Amino acid sequence: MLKTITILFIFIPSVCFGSSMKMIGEKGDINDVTKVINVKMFDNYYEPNEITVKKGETVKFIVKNMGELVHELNIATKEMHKKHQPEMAKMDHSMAHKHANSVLLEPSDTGEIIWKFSTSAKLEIACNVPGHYEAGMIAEIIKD
Ligand SMILES: [Cu+2]
Repeated sequence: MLKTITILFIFIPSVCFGSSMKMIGEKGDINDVTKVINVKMFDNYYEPNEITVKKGETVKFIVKNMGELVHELNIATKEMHKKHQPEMAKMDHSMAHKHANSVLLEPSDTGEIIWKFSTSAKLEIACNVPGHYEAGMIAEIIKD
């Protein structure tokens, strides 16, 4: 059993996104930030639920969990979110994800993501805590 857990610890980070990570953009540099977007997370939706960015732009997201549940803000494609959800269901929140494109927050916590939208991939912000995506916890990212 202990062995299984150890294997999970090693594999979850790479299994989650692997090579598809590059197609969604990259971790941004704080010195390149040209736009700051405040996102509030409620049970179970985002405010705003639509975000406009330019290709190549580095955006700093300041994320606050206003809800009573744990929520995630994860920038990815729809396909990646779908893949990520079973992994989230298996996971204990204490071993929160440490990916540059996501932040998992306890109620009333605040976090940040700095992301460079270097590709034209169609992305959405979503919460992959079990049931939340289905409940509509998605914010559309529009590239203009
Ligand atoms: Cu959520």
